[in-house]
Amino acid sequence: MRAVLSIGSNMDDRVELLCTVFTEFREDIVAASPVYATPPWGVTDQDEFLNAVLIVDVDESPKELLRRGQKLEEAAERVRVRHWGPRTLDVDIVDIEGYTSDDPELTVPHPYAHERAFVLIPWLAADGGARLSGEGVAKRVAALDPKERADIRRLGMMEEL
Ligand code: PH2
Ligand code: MG
Ligand code: MG
Repeated sequence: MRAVLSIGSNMDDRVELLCTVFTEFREDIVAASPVYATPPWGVTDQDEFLNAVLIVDVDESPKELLRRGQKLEEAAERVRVRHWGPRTLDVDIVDIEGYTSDDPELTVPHPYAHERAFVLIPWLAADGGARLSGEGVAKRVAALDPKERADIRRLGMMEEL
């Protein structure tokens, strides 16, 4: 099963926390985006995030993959204080090839992916041919507000940081 993961952090050592995800999935990564500094989306009175997208090929089921991400969040001592608020580590399943689900625990594709520049821009960088619900991600990126696009800064590949 091929899945697209969006990872993010805006607390503590953000690079180190994102690195735990790269390490966990090192055998499974098909493509990885650079790491980007991104303004907080949704709840804007919080610190800047670092975000990246990983494309992985895994043997487990969608729910098992979800648990694997949640374990990393737990290891990062993630505390849920506020919806869309600050977090040490967030591992979200954005999309799974050939699979959709409206299960509230795991909705696929991710319900906000199509409007989040911090997901779309890294995803396109990892996979120039990426598609979300049948539409090219490149097209969605092109349709973003230019200001929103400009506010997303490429920092470099994970191994360079
Ligand atoms: N995650 C959120 C809410 N807002 N903003 C940015 N820039 N990056 C995120 O990863 C992010 C966010 C909820 O998961
Ligand atoms: Mg999230
Ligand atoms: Mg999440």
